[in-house]
Amino acid sequence: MTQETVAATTGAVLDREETISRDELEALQLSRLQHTLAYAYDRVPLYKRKFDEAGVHPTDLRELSDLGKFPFTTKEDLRLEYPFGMFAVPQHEVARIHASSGTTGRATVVGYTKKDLADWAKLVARSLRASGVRPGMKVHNAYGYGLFTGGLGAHAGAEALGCTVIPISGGQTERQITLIQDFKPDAILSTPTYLLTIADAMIKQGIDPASTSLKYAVLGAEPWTEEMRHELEVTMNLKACDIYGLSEVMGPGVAGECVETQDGSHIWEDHFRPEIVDAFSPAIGVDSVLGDGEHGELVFTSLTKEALPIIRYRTKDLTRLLPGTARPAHRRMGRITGRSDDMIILRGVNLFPSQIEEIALRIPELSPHFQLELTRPEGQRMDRLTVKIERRESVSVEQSATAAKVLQQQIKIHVGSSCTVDVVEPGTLERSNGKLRRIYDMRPKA
Ligand code: DLL
Repeated sequence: MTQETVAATTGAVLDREETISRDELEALQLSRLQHTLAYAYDRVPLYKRKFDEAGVHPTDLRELSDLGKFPFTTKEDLRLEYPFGMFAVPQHEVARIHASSGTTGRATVVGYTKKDLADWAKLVARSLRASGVRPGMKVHNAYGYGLFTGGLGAHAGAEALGCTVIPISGGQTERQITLIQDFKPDAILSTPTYLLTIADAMIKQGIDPASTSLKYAVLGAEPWTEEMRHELEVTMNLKACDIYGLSEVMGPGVAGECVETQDGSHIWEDHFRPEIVDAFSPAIGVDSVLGDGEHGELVFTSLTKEALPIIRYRTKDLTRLLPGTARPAHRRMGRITGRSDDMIILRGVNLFPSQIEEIALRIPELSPHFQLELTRPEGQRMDRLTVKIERRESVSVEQSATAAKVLQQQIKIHVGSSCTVDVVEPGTLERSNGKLRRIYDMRPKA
């Protein structure tokens, strides 16, 4: 497909790299990968040590599949090198630092050179444009600003695209609604659950969420389902697309979804080489890499990053690679079913919150507001799952009790787990301010 034909279908002028052939893209990946491996080996002691221990050298990468011989990098590696041990450039060349919240240990720190920031902005701009946002549009950015990559990452991308950015950040929902009413933005950037919070709060104020100026939503930072897309698109009368990313690899904009197909995010493969590996195997070796279409854990190698080159980073995100569609050379990722560390194992059955979301949202009496509670009653060895879910405002308590039974049966049929469903009053469960916590693990700690 030429640049002109793609531009004709979407009315947008694309980056040259979005329209190149797969062969050209793979040639670019190979040369960038060879450079990145040598660069990381020479500049980051952790990579030199790991490569040496695994008996591999950057010159061993002659073709793309040779990447499978190189060792993985994990979040634990980044934690051990806290704060700046993974940086490949001297501190004065680092233009910005971001970090994860570090709720479960030390924060993970990432850095960017000026060029890294420019590349990041370009890729977020590319993702937003793919999702329908155009230069000149007003963009309401409700991703959190600060050490989290969402706010500033999305902000720079929207500016680079030529939009008017409204940097509201997350939270203060009443104020968000006032600004949406007054500034009349064309697009909103937020997590899917926070957009739900905004829509809900509008309804409470007597505002029809479908009546706002918003035409596009670019949503990410947490797993969400096709059912949630439908819910948000209908309630808010807009087109909702996915944006994916993670701080260790860059931030938002590693992959973005095209509005004309809405069939999963295209990974921007001119900057990142994805692989899928067995999520529960620590093995390295070309054999442990799974083929396109197979489900496993997503692994990324950066191809252009200067401050923090990342080699075979284990994201813990579970998905699969699919062929490119609207951007034929760039593979897509399937929806993320969950993170391997967010998987609930309930009496031998694996379960993810997104499976419950998918099932619950198909039951019209039930709302998308739910949480999962894991308990282990005194003296028992069996864990118990309780799905707490709000009924829809328009539905009676009796109707919702029937719906609860349906949900329980559907979970048993489709997931294989027995659970208790507890339908609660509308507005009683905690609302999202950004990334929503779905799982409440109340089991006694071992
Ligand atoms: O959440 C970056 C981001 C910000 C992406 C804004 C999109 C929009 P982290 O805080 O490092 O970075 O969290 C990364 O969030 O490994 C996934 O588990 C999850 N995640 C991010 N985007 C998606 C998505 C940002 N579109 C972690 N679908 C990742 C599902 C997502 N999960």
